[in-house]
Amino acid sequence: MTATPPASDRLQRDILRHLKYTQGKDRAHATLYDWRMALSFALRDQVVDPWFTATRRTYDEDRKRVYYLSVEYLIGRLIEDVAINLGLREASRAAIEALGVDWEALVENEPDAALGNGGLGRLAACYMESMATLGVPAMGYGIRYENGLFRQIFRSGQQVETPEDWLQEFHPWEFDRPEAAYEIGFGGNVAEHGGRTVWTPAESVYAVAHDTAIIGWQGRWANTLRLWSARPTTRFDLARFNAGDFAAAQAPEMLARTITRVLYPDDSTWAGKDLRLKQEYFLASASIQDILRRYLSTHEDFRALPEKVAVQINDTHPALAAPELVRLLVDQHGLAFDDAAEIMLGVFGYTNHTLMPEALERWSTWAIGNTLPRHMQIIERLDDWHARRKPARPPSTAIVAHDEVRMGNLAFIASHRVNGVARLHTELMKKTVFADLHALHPERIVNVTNGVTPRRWIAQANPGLAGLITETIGEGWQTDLERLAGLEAHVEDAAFRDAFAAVKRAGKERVAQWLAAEHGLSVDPAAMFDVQVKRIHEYKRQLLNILATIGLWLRMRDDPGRDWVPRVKIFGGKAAPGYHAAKEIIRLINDAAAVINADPATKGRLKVVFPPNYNVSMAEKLMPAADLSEQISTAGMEASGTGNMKLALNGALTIGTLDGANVEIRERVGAENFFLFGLTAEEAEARRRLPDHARLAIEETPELQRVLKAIGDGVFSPGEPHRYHGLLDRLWNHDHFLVASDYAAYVAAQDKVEEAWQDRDRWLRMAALNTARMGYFSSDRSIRDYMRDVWAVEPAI
Ligand code: 26W
Repeated sequence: MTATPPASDRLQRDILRHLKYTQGKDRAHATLYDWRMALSFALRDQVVDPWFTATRRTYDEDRKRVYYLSVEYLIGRLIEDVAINLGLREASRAAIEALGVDWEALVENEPDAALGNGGLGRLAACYMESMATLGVPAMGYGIRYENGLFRQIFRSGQQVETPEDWLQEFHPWEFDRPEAAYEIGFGGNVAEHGGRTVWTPAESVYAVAHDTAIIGWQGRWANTLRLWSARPTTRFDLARFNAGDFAAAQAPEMLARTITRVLYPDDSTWAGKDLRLKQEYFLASASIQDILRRYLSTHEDFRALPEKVAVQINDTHPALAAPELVRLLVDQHGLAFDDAAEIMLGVFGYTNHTLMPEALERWSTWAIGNTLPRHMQIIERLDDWHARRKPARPPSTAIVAHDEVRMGNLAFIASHRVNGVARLHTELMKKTVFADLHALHPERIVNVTNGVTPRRWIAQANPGLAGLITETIGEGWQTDLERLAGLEAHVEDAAFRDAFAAVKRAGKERVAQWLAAEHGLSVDPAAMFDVQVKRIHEYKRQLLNILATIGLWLRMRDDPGRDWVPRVKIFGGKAAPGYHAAKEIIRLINDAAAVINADPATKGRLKVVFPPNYNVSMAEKLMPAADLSEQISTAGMEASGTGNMKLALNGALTIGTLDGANVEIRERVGAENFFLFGLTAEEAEARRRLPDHARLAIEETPELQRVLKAIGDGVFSPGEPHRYHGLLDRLWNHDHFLVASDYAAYVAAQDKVEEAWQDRDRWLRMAALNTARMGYFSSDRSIRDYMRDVWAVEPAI
C-alpha cells in the first residue's frame, strides 16, 4: 500500500470542514451532492490565492487585458478540470475515496454547464483555459442563462427537448458580485439637451456579475469568467399591485427574468427575435461599462484605451459592444465622435465563425431603432464615418442597407482585425462574404486556426493516453503540445504500438460499459468505433453517413459469408428545435438503428447507436474511444471544426472532406494517414450549378438507388412507409449539400478504411502518427496567434 500523499490529507480536512460548515451536514447524513459541494468548495479555495495574485499583478504592472465577449461558453464540468490544473486530481480522488465516497459517481454527479450550442461556445471555453495557462491577463464576459442548452431525449426515435436546469442545484464555482451591477436600458427616446445627446430609456434592468475563476495549468495564473444575470431595477410595485394591476406591477421583474432566462438553441440559423437583441445588448453594455469602469480606476485619458484594452467579439452576437463603446465615450465622457470611433477601431477584434448566409445576423433598422434608438443613430454615423474614410466604397460594404443593419459589416468596420477560424475559411471569407470590405482593407483579415486545450482533451478526458505520452516523451507536452512529435520515433516500436492500442481499447471498453449501463445498448469493444458527434445540420451530412450505413447493411446481407469488418456506428448531436430537416435525419438514424440492430443477419457486425443528449461530458467519453472520426461536411461549409481536432489528437483516423481545419489536419498528419474523399469547395460550387446533379448522381450509383428505395418502401418505418418521402424528395430535387454527388466517393473511402483496419499494425501506426502530429492544434497556439496578430498583448508569466 502506498502512503496517502499530504495534499490529499489537507484536501480531506478541507472537504470535511466544508461538509460541516458550508453544507451543514454531518458525515452520516451526507449525500453524494453534499460531498460534491464539499469537494468543489475545497478545490475552489485553492484557486483563490493564485487568482488574487494574478489580478493584483495585472493592476500593479498596468498590463493590457484581453476581454473576450461571447454569448456562449460551453464549459461542461469543472471538478476534474480544476483539480487537474491544480495538480490535485489524484489527491482529490484519494481524499474522496478515503472518505468512503465513489469518485466516479461524484464526478458524474456534477451537471454540465451547457451555456452554449456547439463549436463556438466550446471554443470560448478552450480559449479561456488557454489564456489562463499562458498567463494572459484576460476576462471572459458572457450571459448566465438560467436554462442552458435543452436536454435531448428521444421518443419513438424523435428528438424531444426538455428544459435544462443546471442551476436547480447550487453552482459552487461562482462568486456572486451584487455590488458589480450596471443599469441596462431599452427603448425610450433620444433628445438634444444643450448640445448633448441624451437617451432616456423606457425600461431598464440591472446586470449583476457572477465570477468564476479560470485556473491555468499548474495554478500559475487565473483569470475571471464574468457572467451577467439580469435583476429588476424597480422593486415590485406594491401600489399597482394593491390597485389590482397585477401584470403591470410585475413588469420589471418579468423583463429581468426573461432576458437571461434561456440560451437560444439555434446554431447557424439566424432569427430576428426581439428578446435575442435584448440579450445581445445586455451582454455588450454590461461588459463595456465594466471595462470602462476598470480602466478609469487607474487611467484618465481614453486615447490610450487601445494600449490597455483588447476586446474580442466571438462572432457578431456581441457586436453592439462597438456602438455601445462609442455611445459611452461620446454621450457620457464628452469625446468627439471621430475620436471615439478611432478608439473603437483600436480596441476591437472580430472572429467570424460561419459563411452561411442564413447564419449572418441582420437586424431590421426598425427593431434596433425601437429597442436601442441611440445606437441606431450611432450605427448610422459609423457607417458615415467609414464612407468618409473610403469614399469609393461599394454599396455592399455599407452597414445599413435596405432597412437592415448588417452585423457582419458592423463588426468588420469596427475592428482593426477580422479573423477566420481555419485557413480555408479565412480565404473563403476574403472571396465571399467580405470580398468588398477586404478589398478596401487588405490588411484587416487574418487567419487564426482554431485549437483545443490539451488539458481537458487529453489529460482529463484520456488519462491513459496522457500517462503513455508522459512515459514515452516525459512531461511538458501539456503546455508545449508540439512535443508530441517526439512520439514519432516510437511508432516503429511494437511495444509502444501495443501500449497505444491498449489505451484505445480501454477507452472503448469504458464507452461500452457506459452505453450498457446508461442506455441499455450492448456494443463490442473489438469492433471499429466509427464516430460522428456534432450538431445535427444538413451541411454536416449525418444523412450521408446514415445512408452509407444502410448501404453497408444491404451489402452485408447480400454477402453474409464475407469477413466483414465489425463496426459500431456512433452518432451524437442535437438539432435546433425548429429545424425540421435536421430532426428528420435524427429520426431516420434512430429508425435505421432499430431495424439494423435487430437483424440477426448482421448481428455482431454492424451496430448503430445514438445515445441522446450529446454534450461536453459525453464528448470526453467518446473522444478517447473513437477509431474513426467522421468529418464529412460539404466542402466550403464547415468553418473549422474542433471535434475533428479532439478526435485526431486522441488517435482516431479521419474520414473527411477538404473542409475547414480538415485541410490543415491532413497536411500535418500526412495525406497517407487521412481518408480523403469528395468534391472540393470549388467543385461543389460548380456541381451545384449543374441542373439535376442529384438525379444524375443517383442514376450513376446503384447502391444509393437501393438505399433510397428501401427508405421509400418503409423498411425503416414499417407502420408508416411515407414517413421519409419528404426527405427523399428533397434529396432528389434540392440536394443543396451534395449528399448524392459525394455518396460514391464516400463509400469508396470507407472501403479504404476497412482495408487499413484489417492490417492492425498499419492502423496503429497511422493512429499513433495522428496523435504525434496534432500538436499544432493546441488552443495555446491559437491564443499565441491572437496575441501576436490581433491583440498585441504579452503574457504576464
Ligand atoms: C445567430 C444564429 C447563430 C448562432 C450560432 C449563427 C451562427 C452561430 C455560430 C457561428 C455557429 C458555430 O458554432 N460555428 C462553429 O464555430 C466553430 C468554432 O469556430 C467552428 O469550429 C465550426 O466549424 C463552426 O460551425
